[in-house]
Amino acid sequence: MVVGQGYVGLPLAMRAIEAGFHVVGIDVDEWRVKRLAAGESCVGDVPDGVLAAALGSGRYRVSTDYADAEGFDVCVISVPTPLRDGVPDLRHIGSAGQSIAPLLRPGVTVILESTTYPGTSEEYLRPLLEDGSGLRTPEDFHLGYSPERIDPGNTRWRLDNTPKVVSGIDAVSLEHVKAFYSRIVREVVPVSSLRVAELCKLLENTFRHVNVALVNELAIFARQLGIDVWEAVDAASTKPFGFMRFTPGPGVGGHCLPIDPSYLSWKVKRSLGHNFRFVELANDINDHMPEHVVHRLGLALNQRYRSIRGSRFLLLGLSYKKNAGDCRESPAIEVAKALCKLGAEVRAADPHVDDFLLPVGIELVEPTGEELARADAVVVLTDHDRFDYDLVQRSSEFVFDTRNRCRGPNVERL
Ligand code: SAJ
Repeated sequence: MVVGQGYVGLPLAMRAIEAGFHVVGIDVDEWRVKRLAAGESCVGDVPDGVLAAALGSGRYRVSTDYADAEGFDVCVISVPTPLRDGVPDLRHIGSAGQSIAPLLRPGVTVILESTTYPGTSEEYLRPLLEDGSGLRTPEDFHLGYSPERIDPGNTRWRLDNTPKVVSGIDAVSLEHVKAFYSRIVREVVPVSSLRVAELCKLLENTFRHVNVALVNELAIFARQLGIDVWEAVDAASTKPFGFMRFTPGPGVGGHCLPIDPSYLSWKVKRSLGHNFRFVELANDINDHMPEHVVHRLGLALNQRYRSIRGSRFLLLGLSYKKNAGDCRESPAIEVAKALCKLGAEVRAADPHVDDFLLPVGIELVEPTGEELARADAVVVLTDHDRFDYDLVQRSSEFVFDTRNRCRGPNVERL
């Protein structure tokens, strides 16, 4: 059983079927279940053909009813773990745990994959499973944690070839978790406890978030010093050891980086009473980048005897990262909203985003030469490879580029 058939659970279900397992995919979203049962994938990394093959094999079912998974041997929970008012929201894990508990049998294995703070598996999920079943772990059933490392759209690093960190509440549970994933991925990385595995995931993404904040703040200061930060990043990236390339941008979006570090800082605050200063500083810097972009646009337009109010903007890219259509927590959307609020006319082009996602007041257009020439300012926010950056530079009166894709006398960069 795989609980949650989203960008993590569906690829996992498909890999498990390829490995010979029978899988019941459980999801609370009836619309998603209907589409999946009809062979329509709702995850970019899972083509309809793979889903059709899974359905055709007779070894994949998708349902909203946990009872359809009765008799499972292994259950993986891959449900969202958002923040609610800055605080971890474990309700989806809680709901899954309460629904799974009555189906537990001696000898089964339950594995949590959702990103969460250290201690969740033992202190939150374990009691739910035990109280709802009358069974105990590790005595009766096995409990594990294995962080997901799915990077949507990444064709180089997929589920099957990305090393998988695995853990168990005890050595026997660990062996069962290892045995399961060893049939699904090329390399499993056992660690000594559930908490180490939970912390490992938060470290991966907090590291990334903090370093993005570093280059974002560096970009602000380098410009004031008259130094090209992009060239400095490129030069530093030639160091073959001890340096990892990060680039400035309009902020940090997605369902990982803006969220995961706050799970860590919340745990440190709640358990130790300390502020996790790196996380709080990184959040502050990255959260302010959209505002900084709008500030720079105001200055640039003032130099052209214009103001934001009444000016026509064409934003290139609305999703949170290039070549992806996901707009969750997208800084580009924050920039668009701020410009609308200041009285600008905002149009946007994004080949990966459908217009139903857009906030009110933003018109989705094609980035034609005419649209580019019409704008008082063209703003590169998400640098999809499908944009024609030469056309952008040639056709636009003024380009503000937050992703270092354009060159020319009419181009200003972050
Ligand atoms: N960003 C920058 N500069 C950078 C890197 C990222 O501004 O140098 C921004 C992006 O534009 C985006 C946000 O940060 O708005 C997040 O970008 P991301 O590349 O980290 O993309 P995510 O959120 O999809 O991160 C995922 C994570 N994968 C998982 O959690 C399983 C992360 O651990 C991966 O490192 C990352 O993909 C990846 O490597 O692509």
